[in-house]
Amino acid sequence: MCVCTALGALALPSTAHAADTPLRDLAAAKGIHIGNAVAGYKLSGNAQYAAIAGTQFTSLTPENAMKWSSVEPARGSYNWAEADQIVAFAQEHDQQVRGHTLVWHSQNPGWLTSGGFSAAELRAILERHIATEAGRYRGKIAAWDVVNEMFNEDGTYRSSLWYNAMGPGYVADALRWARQADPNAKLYLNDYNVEGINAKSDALYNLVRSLKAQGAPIDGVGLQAHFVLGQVPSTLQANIQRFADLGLDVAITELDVRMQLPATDAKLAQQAADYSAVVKACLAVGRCVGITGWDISDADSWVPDVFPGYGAATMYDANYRPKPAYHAVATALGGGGTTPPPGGACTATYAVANQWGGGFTANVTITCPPGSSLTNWQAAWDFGAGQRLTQAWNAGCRQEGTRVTCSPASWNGSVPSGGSVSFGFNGTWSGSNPVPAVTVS
Ligand code: 9MR
Repeated sequence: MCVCTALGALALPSTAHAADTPLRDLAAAKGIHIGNAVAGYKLSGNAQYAAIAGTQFTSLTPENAMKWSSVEPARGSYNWAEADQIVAFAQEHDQQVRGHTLVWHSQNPGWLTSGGFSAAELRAILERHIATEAGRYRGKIAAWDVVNEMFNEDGTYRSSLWYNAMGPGYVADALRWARQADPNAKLYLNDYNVEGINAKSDALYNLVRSLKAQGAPIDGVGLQAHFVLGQVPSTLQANIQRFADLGLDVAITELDVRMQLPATDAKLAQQAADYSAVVKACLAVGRCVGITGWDISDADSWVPDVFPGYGAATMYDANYRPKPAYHAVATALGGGGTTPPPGGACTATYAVANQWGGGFTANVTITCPPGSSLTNWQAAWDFGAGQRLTQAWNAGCRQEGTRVTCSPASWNGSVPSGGSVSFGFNGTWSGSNPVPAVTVS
């Protein structure tokens, strides 16, 4: 019987997962960048967001700030404030910037989409736009998503302002204009649903191969990687490899893994496995240069707005706590950390169940919240008042001086997510029998 209220019980967080190495250090050690999409107003208005953005990543992508509708909302009237802010933040934090995006069918300003321009006018407007934007940030952008999302799912060209006016040659033109404007930026084509080998990625593959053959300035391919839980394509690595074999860099540019809400422990574990699979696929191919997530936390993600009922797609929960996916990425990048969140670390409670003159019985219960688990747990504490442990059950315990350390029995070494394990012991005491603080790892 627990007499916790009478004699007290202490719960201390496990120390095993403290002070994980930031992803940026782990990624740097592996020779790749790790990035995220960011919004300027959050960098300045949300301290938790800014701290994560500044300390965990080596690369930032403006989520919306460099899109045409953001930078030139009225013709000839530019607003660079947010894009400048993000570039400055990245420089202050020793980070690179992926420019996103110069040419897209979406998020174009109204003056452009409903301006009734001729094909020749559109071509001139596009050339000027690329020269202006890529020129403004010349030397400050590591890589530009020059053209974004140019294909339909069946591999045909998407109908867009640009394709309809200029035909498929708009892609090569855009690349050339971008090279002129910023000769040192790596120039990418970027798309979604091209992560595995399929009709759409075949089209991208054929396009970049022919661009290279023509001598068009193409340096890399961006695989956005907006995944659905459990659906990372099995051909991801092979697909990265075939682009690399063309002499191109490959980047994962917008990684997230959405799930039907509510998030459960099992779904978060699957998500962690999905994130890990992406990191491993990238690390397996030398020319996979980095991985960028799309939005810092679940509170920032675009997913719930676009896919009602879905969300929880990022590495941090809505309170900016790292999720199992974060730890899986860290582990895949060679970090030592595993487990915790979303509920936090596993804890232990110590309770004196029975006490008599000179002797007592106590129980220790190790509990893991959903999202955390322990394998081969170890519990330890110090007896502060001369107590001596005499006999334990459901664990192997030994005492050296004041220090008691306990290991599992053969059958209870795992504390599952959302579960608990208990063991007990007898001891001796005299004078007082205070409850010690138990650490568990
Ligand atoms: O995350 C972006 C969201 O805030 C914008 O409203 C949206 C507008 O289309 O674009 C989102 O980012 C997209 C990116 O620019 C291109 N690939 C798909 C991304 C998610 O929609």
